[in-house]
Amino acid sequence: MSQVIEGNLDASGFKFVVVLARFNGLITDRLLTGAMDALKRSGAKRNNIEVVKVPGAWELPLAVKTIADVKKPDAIIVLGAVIRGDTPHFEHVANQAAIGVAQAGLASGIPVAFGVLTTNTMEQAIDRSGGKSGNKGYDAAITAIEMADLLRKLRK
Ligand code: INI
Repeated sequence: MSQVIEGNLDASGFKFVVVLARFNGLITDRLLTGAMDALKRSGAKRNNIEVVKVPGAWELPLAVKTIADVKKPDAIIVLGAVIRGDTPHFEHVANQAAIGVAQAGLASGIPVAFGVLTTNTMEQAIDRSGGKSGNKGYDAAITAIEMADLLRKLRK
């Protein structure tokens, strides 16, 4: 019989930091609502949740790196919304956010859940932040809880 190790969804024993990009705040506020809902429903204590805000998705990687180094939470939930415009700026911001957050997370050993939307339209972003396609902030927080528990088990 093989042993299966996986994380549970009990958040009560963990500290979380949510890092939120304010750009497209109509969307990122909805992602934050979803993430907080998931954390609270899963038993996270109010005092164990911190929210850190940065101007835009470009700024997320450095914030994640610094939070991981200084605050050392059990998991970090990254929220942002990059919505395509008429210029290549979108590509730079979306790529930097994805690659930089992944690098910062891996280097730290702390689970980082990626709840940054990259969409072609505002409508698609609304759909994914509490509209007909769910709430990616909620999903990212659930992933963060599971990974925090998994990492604790693997390190025992
Ligand atoms: N930041 C976002 O979070 N989403 C976007 O869609 C976006 N666009 O498209 O410009 C965006 N730009 C700002 C960027 O993240 C930085 O804050 C800015 O470049 C200053 O460093």
